[in-house]
Amino acid sequence: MSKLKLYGISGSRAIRSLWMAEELGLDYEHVKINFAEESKTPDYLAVNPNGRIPAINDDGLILWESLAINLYLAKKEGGNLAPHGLDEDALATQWSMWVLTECEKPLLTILLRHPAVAMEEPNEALTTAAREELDRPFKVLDAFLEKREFLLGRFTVADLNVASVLMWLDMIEMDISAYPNIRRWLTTCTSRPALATAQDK
Ligand SMILES: N[C@@H](CCC(=O)N[C@@H](CS)C(=O)NCC(=O)O)C(=O)O
Repeated sequence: MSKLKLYGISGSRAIRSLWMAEELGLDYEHVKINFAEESKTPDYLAVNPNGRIPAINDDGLILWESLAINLYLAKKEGGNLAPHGLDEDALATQWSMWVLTECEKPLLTILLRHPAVAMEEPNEALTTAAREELDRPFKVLDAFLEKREFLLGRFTVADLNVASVLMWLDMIEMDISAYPNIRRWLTTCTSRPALATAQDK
């Protein structure tokens, strides 16, 4: 049995899976490749032919897609982070797909143009449209969290996956005071010590 390998630097979407690995207290090898040339070498393309980070190799099981990795690791380890039963499993999958399809693209549109990242030219029209696009999913999540502390009642992979995408909100300094339940929940999730440990990796 070989040690879990987790590929990708923390200043990337790999933070999502590093956060999960730290929450679970896993013993893993962190292979710190970046998202530029290092993720385009033949050796790494044999791990993730998409040339993107993160990816894992868990004793021969190669997986890519950050949130799929997290669902796998949580379910493999079991315990309270994992979904309990089919209903929770379905809901964890639902929220993970929801955040990727409803929220990630507009958030990325803003993030890439934010002065802190500046990977794309500023474009006010595009970023305003992206902010407006986020209103619909944010209203859904805010209403869902109105009477709940966490998505499945306790902190699970569902929260980690959604928060690991929405934590870009803090990088882009977006005012989310119109969604107070998201603000409260996101602060609770991102204050977890395991995230701070992952960010230091
Ligand atoms: N949907 C993928 C996206 C991974 C992704 O695009 N990662 C970026 C770094 S944040 C990357 O590797 N980019 C390299 C490239 O696009 O060539 C996931 O969530 O794992």
